[in-house]
Amino acid sequence: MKFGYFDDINKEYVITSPKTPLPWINYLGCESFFSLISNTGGGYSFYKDAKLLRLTRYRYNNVPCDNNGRYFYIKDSGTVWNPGWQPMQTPLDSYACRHGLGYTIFESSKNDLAASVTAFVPIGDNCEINKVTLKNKGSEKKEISLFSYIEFCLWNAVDDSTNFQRNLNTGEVELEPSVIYHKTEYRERRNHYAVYSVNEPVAGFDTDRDSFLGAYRSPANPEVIESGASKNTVASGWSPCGSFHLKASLQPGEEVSYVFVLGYVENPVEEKWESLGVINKRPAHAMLERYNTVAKTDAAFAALKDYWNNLLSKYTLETEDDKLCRMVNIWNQYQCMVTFNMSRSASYYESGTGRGMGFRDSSQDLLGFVHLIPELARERILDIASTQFEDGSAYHQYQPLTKTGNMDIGSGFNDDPLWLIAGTSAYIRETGDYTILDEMVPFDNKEELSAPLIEHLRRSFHFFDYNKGPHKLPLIGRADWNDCLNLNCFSETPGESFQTTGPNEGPVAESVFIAGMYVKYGNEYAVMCEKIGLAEEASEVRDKVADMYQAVLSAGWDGEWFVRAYDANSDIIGSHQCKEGQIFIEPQGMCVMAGIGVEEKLAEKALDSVKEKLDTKYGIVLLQPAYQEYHVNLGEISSYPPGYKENAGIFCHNNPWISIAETVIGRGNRAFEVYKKTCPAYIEDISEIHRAEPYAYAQMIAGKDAKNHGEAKNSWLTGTAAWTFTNISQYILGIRPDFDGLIVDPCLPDTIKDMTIRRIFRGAEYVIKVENHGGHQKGIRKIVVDGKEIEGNLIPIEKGKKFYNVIALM
Ligand code: BGC
Ligand code: IFM
Repeated sequence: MKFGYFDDINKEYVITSPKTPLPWINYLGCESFFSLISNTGGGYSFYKDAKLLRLTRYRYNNVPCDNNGRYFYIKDSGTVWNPGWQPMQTPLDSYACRHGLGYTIFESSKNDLAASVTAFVPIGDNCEINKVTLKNKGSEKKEISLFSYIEFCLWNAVDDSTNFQRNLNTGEVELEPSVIYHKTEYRERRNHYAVYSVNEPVAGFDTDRDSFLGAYRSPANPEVIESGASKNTVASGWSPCGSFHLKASLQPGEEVSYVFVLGYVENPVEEKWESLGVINKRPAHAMLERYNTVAKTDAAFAALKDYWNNLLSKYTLETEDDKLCRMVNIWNQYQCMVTFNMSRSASYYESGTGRGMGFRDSSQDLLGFVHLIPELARERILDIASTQFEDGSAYHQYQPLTKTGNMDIGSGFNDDPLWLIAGTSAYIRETGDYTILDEMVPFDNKEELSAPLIEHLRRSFHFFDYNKGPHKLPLIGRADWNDCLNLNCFSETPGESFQTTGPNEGPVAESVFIAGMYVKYGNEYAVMCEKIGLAEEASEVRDKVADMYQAVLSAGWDGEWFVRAYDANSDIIGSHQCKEGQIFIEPQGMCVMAGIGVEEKLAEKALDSVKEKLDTKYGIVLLQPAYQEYHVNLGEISSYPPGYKENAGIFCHNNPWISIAETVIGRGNRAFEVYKKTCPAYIEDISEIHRAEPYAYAQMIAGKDAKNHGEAKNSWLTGTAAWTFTNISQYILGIRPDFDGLIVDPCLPDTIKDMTIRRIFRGAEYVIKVENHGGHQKGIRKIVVDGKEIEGNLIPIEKGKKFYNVIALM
């Protein structure tokens, strides 16, 4: 069953029923100001950091779900309704929610009145704009009241939801005609405030939530809406809100538009008028003036569309399969931008108050983002590297606002160092910019400990000189990619096993997965060394990589597949010798991607085992058999019931590893089959089973051991976005940036007979036409560049050349 459809021309998903199985959301903003917006207008806004600078309040764990947002109430001769259906849930005559790239449009109607709300964050400003248009479609004159409503958050979202004894006293607002300033905290030496305005004179306003709603009421039935008149309240403590009342008389066929703006304003420090507690409104006025007419607002909206069209022109695919095209050309790249901006912080599954940026997560996000805006990827790499410690290990997370490492979580996830190499390598392969390796970057955010980035990569690699275990495999530390496989956490007391730091931590658990990473990214590091003239170091690195390769073959191979790990007692994990958890997905994907076992013909066996033991119709599960009981010595993994999350859920993030691995051994049909199973556009028709958005990847789909097999959770913020885009764009379609240029190396299903890819790469445009009329799966037999046949499949870069016309025959 579907709840909408893809509109590929407009690059939108159009939701046609507000009662989606779960809130289906979108993200507004791609620079510093962000909003989450659901298909009923729910969600919240923040500036840079969802925890520390949150503008509006959201209610988690609430019923009905998705509670609080930017709401508009339309009162038309006694009937009150919302264009997004929530919060009043008045049945609508028509409803559509168009989630587009950085914007969402609601188009609804009731009793011959049509309403549209266009919500977006303009490029270059820190605000969310809501343009509301009302049109009388009937034959009688209409007298309409429009009320808006938002509820302010008192900035720090954690404090806001816990420290009521204080916070119920601090709320302050200031007013001007049609403008509300929310200035809580300004008094205490902060220099930011929020502004909420509408571009027309108002009939009334409210800034005190409880007066607006009335006692024991909710946004579903506010007193002000019922009575039809604002109370003109000025909040003093309690919960400040923003509401405007506008009145319109509409003749048949007549329409009216209003522009509402919710903005974040930061005064230059020297300009803050702190002692008076008075805000400097100049920057707010300047911003509001930029959107005080419909024409200016429409121009800003058009500029946003241009911005996205330009970004998405960096990689476009033309081929017969619509679903594939819409994922490659629109939605997968869009999600890569969202994960780049949010890391794992703010979604409908991440509260925005917990995690900030992840060292591992943000490094991987770069893989799918770097082609879009390489300059931002460069900055991000340097930010990430500055949270690395001198020994090569790293803070696992950092706060986006301060960019300093999160001490509560600390370090000890031993895969982290190698992801820095992965991200940097992706950046250099995209741009050819080796100067990044000379950038001075602090260790541990301490300027005095600065060293060139190449030194950071060196420490990442050499971290494992001192952190190998009895099988010569990398120590796992607190966990590797799999956060929940905590093999050093053994504690006699059940329940304490979650304390993965401190005295419980043992030194001996080892990870075959990290060994695979070491081989893959060690090889990439060696190339980087070579390219900047460190040939000797490159060969030393390759020797170490070769040793690790051997260690995997001797201690990491189980006969039919790669072993997962050794625990703190050196007992094997992920082997046929185990009762449960005999085979894990991660090492199969990572080791084959690293090329381990390809020559030895083990890779094929490992991937066949994946197919035989881990595959389901909805994707590949993480392990089998699922852990039925809780095993204290394995950590968090078996705290999940069978089939969920890391305990045999379909972890979408590592499905593309298997698909890429299949391309390594040339099995295009299987690679594409794996790709399609978790790909949102291909499972749109089973939205009632999948339940999450059909235009974004979710982190997890319940595995075959779970009751609701096929049901997704944790949509949007997942490394799946970057890895699936890497998989489809670079391995299946096979247009892969390499150190010396673009490689053309498709590994296709035999059903794709023709495709054209346009790629902007290092300042030039490549139009690459691939012909596969023989229905092959891998292997380029001939490449012609601008009429000349070339040797091999790397398109040589010619300086100054702006356009390459490439024909490749499989
Ligand atoms: C959670 C895991 C999750 C991981 C993400 C852990 O604390 O319990 O389920 O996948 O964090 O980093
Ligand atoms: O690898 C992690 C990631 O860092 C956060 N989400 C879950 C993954 C697997 O545990």
